[in-house]
Amino acid sequence: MGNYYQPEIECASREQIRAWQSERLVKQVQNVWDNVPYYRKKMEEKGVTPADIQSVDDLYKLPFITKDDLREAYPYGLLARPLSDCVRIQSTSGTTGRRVVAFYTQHDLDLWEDCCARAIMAAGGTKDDVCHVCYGYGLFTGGPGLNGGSHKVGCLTLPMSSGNTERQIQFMCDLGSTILCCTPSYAAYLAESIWERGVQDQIKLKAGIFGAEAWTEEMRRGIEEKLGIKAYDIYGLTEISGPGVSFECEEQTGMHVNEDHFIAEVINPVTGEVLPDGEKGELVFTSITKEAFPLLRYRTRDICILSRKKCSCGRTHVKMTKPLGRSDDMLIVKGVNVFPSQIETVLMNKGYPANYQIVVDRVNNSDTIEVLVEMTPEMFSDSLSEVSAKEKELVDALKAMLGIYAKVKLVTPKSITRSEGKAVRVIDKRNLYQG
Ligand code: DLL
Repeated sequence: MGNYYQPEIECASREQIRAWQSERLVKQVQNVWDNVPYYRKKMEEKGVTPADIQSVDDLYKLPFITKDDLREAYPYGLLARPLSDCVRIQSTSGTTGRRVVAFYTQHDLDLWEDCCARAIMAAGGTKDDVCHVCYGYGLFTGGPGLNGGSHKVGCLTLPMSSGNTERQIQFMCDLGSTILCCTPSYAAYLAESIWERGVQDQIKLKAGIFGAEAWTEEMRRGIEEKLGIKAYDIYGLTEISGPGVSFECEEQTGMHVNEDHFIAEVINPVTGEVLPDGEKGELVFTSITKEAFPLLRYRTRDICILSRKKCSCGRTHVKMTKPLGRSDDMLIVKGVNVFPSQIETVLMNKGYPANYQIVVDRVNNSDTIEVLVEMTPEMFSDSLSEVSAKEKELVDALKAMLGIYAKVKLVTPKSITRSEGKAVRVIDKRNLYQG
């Protein structure tokens, strides 16, 4: 247990951070060159040797690593340590294609949990808190990561895992949970269920640490109001360690990347060119302190903007916006780029709950998009003509946001299946027709 707010690291000068990064990067490059033949081959193909990497300024010279590389090298091809030095495997939550597995030495688990502990402290956590973790436990990194971080801070940790909403609420009331860790969609569902049961006055939560999926500011405000908490975003991915790669501070204007462990870059996803701070592009991470599974210039597919503007919390580590979409699950409908988050913003602005599903299809060689939206319980008693007027209103608002027509269907409350982990927002039936 300890104080994982580390101002000497988290508030270090930019020069100091760059010095740490350069020193660690040089070592890491030599390490993968010596120990990972897959990497050495990739570097040789690009005509780069460890001698070419003298500081972070040389990072751009290294080849990118993508999910395809991870699949090709599956399962052991990117290991930089003997398997006997590894103590844990975790895996991505992806449901399609070959899963990605990541390996950890004890040192890697420690640094990952330290990062999660920093996130909990940034959300106001102390050893006096009761930290209720209902991210899934198991191969998914959400549960184990926040659980480890919570232990390090010294919170009383409730390893609830996902599911069984009744029991979640019961324990929350009985044991006085003060920090809630789960996906934002599950937090919204829990909030809804707490109000339905009329037990909101028995809830002692003060903060929530929500991530693993996209969520909007509107959704944040809804959860904060219903639960009477401050809701903090947390970001991460299995390949780079798990939750805690970056996290929000009290300013709630983006997530500080733990730059002593991970170097963040934003690139043009088409050309691979590195973009300056403030420009939107694909987020790329290099892990400079990991032992077992150190990825260099890993393309996350998450679209973000980096900012080094001064933060009122005093932390100097670069901030990333929440992912504004993904370069690969961005939908292209009738040639137009559509991000589910744009649709969510429209729905939330019009007062709908964040329970919706986007169905994309192809009819007569033309793309169609339909948004199923749950009515609020109050709307349920509306007449048919009132419902169609509301649907029309949403169609217009979506047209203004997306620039294309999207059919809207209001469905009965609770008819869209709730997720206990990451929400399934998009059903793209066009994939079924591809050979
Ligand atoms: O989702 C790790 C995690 C667990 C993060 C718990 C936060 C909290 P993966 O299953 O490997 O790992 O999925 C990683 O999820 O590339 C993003 O596209 C998305 N993602 C993660 N955090 C956020 C977030 C975990 N705060 C992928 N906002 C990433 C939006 C997020 N998307």
